[in-house]
Amino acid sequence: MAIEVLKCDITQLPVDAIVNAANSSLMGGGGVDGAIHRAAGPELKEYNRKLGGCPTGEARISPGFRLPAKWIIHTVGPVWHGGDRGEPELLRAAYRNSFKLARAHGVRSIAFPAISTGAYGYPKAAAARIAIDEMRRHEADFDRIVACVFSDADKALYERILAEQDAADA
Ligand code: AR6
Repeated sequence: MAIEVLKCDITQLPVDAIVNAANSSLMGGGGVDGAIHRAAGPELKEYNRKLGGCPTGEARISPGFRLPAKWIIHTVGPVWHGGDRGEPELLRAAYRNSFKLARAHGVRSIAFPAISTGAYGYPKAAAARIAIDEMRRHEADFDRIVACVFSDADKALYERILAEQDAADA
């Protein structure tokens, strides 16, 4: 299986689970989180209220409600403070805990946005390396892993890093 890089709105993807780059409240926000809450409908906020929040690096799951996706995995990436406050480990944990929850719910296809690289300010290339590395580590457990990007620049970045890793592995 190959990791797919798709430039699209993650809310439209017909996969078993999409991952949301949420904040610790799980009550919605801007960016991809706002788009997911709008597309899933108000039932999502009602449901998430009962989840009681999510610490940075962890993940929680909800139904997809009005989305094509069956599940939404809400994870909280780190806010970038310069890199010496555990940001790389926390970003890695966000991906890893999302994969773990996906497996526990029988998810075979999953799509991730570029967690932490918008409002939370994580440098894009460093974040993409961690994202792709974690996707590679979980490739064998899924039928489909989508890296859902939102700009041509991010698409080119992900494709470059995938190609670099392929070259390093060869
Ligand atoms: N589909 C796919 N990717 C998207 C979409 C979309 N519909 N919309 C935005 N992106 P961000 P963060 C990309 O800021 O940095 C929220 O307010 C976007 O271009 O959504 O983890 C939360 O509530 C960027 O590449 O998430 C938190 O408070 C990526 O998604 C905070 O922002 C992540 O950008 C989380 O910040």
